[in-house]
Amino acid sequence: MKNYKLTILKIGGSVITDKNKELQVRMPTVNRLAEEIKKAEVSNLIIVHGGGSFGHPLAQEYDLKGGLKNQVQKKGFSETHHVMTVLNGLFMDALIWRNIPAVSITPSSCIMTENGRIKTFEDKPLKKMLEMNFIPVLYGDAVLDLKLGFTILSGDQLVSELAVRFNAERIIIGVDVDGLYDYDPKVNENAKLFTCLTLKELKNLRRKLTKPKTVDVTGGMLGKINEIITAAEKGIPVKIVNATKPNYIYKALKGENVRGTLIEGGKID
Ligand code: IP8
Repeated sequence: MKNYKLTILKIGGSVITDKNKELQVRMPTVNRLAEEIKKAEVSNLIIVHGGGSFGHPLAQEYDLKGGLKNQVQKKGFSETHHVMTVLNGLFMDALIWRNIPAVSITPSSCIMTENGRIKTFEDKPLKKMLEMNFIPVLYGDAVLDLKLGFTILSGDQLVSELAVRFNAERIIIGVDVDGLYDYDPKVNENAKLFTCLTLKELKNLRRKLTKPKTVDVTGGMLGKINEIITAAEKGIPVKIVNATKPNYIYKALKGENVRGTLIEGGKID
């Protein structure tokens, strides 16, 4: 098996939680994914997971993304961060009890944003963990913002940042559909899956997509594409696969052929 330099694996919140029911984790899926990660035996791996029905409903209720406007929101900040640590704990349980050397890193204690974009990142512990062959696990979080007071940092922005900062060889993103489509496959049954996209095609696709139907303060698939572009422009390929389907994440991690969308990294000419 090929030894990848560094892989960033994102597991979407819509995969590990039921987005229609607040604070509802899909534990059988979390356990299956942990099995697949274990079985794939990928060294040099960073995992990031999303917020799903843990982080997003509270972030929306307290209107956290746009920053601090009233004192009541501080309660929302604490609550949102807290439920994310709860979801992360459940994910960590599944990894650690399978003897995966995973260590949780809390984004809000090492990252600050400025107007919603990552500005400071105390990354030395993370680097050291990678050197020691630990698997750092991060997540979308409520974080402090130098201009806004606080905001919501999406797992997708984190993925791009980590991939570029640590010079990743590839990004794998697990979502609850088979990849990127020309239309939302949950609404339009004739939507066509793109199996391979250049950066230019990805940028064009962005114009067609609409905002998500479920509660998602960080923009759903559209938000994902915007973040992916940053990493793809640096030449890092991105594979999007359906993580709700057994063995898709396993195959993607192994570098095997699996249904999904491959976004080729590279500069636009
Ligand atoms: O689900 C957002 O992360 P995402 C996390 O990756 C929160 O967009 C706290 C809503």
